[in-house]
Amino acid sequence: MTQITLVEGDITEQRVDVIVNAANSSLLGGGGVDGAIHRKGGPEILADCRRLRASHYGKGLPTGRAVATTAGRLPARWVVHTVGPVHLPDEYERRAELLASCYRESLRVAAELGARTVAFPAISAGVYGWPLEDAARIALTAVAEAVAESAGSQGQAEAAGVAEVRFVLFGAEAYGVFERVQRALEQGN
Ligand code: AR6
Repeated sequence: MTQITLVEGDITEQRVDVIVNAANSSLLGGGGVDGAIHRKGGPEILADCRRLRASHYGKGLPTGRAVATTAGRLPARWVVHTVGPVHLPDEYERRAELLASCYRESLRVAAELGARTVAFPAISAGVYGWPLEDAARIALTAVAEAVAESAGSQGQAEAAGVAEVRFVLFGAEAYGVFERVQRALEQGN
C-alpha cells in the first residue's frame, strides 16, 4: 500500500529517497523549487544535468517527462527533474494532461530507481502560474490513480514499490488548499 501524505515545509529538507524538482526544459536551473534544489544540493546536480543535455536531452527535457540525477548534498538519494506546463487557459485540457503526466512519469522513474519515499512540490503552481486549487486536484488525482494501478498489477505500474508519496507544500495556505482538495476527492467530489 502506498500512503499519500501532505506536509507543510521546504522540499529541500525532506529525508526521502527522491525529491521531485519542478524544473524547466533546459534542466540548467531557475527560481522557485528549482533554484532552492540547486542552491542547497550543490554543483553535482548541475553537472549531472549538463551531462543529460549533452547526451539524451540535447533539445532539453520535454514538458510532462521526468529524468533522474544525483541529489548532491541534499538529504535525499536522487532528484527527479520534471517539467510542468505553463498555465494557459486556451489550451487547458492538453496542458492539464501534461501536468498529470509529470506526476506519473516522476513516479515511474522513482519506482525504477527503487525509491520507497518520494516528495513532490506543487508542480506548475508557482512561476508557471497554475491556480493552486486546480494544480492540487490534478496532482492528487494523478498520484492516487498511479498508486491504485500499481496496487492492482504485478509491479509494472508507475508507483510500484513506493511506500510513501509526500506532497511538500510551501506555506500554510498551500497546505490548506491541498488538504481541502484531498478531503473533497476522498468524498467523491
Ligand atoms: N519547497 C517546497 N515548495 C516550494 C519551495 C520549496 N523550497 N519553493 C517554492 N515552492 P515553482 P513552477 C512552491 O515556481 O510553477 C523555475 O524557475 C511554490 O510556492 O518552483 O513549476 C523553474 O526553473 C509553488 O507552490 O515551479 C521553471 O522555469 C510550487 O513550489 C519554473 O520555475 C512550484 O513553484 C517552474 O515553475
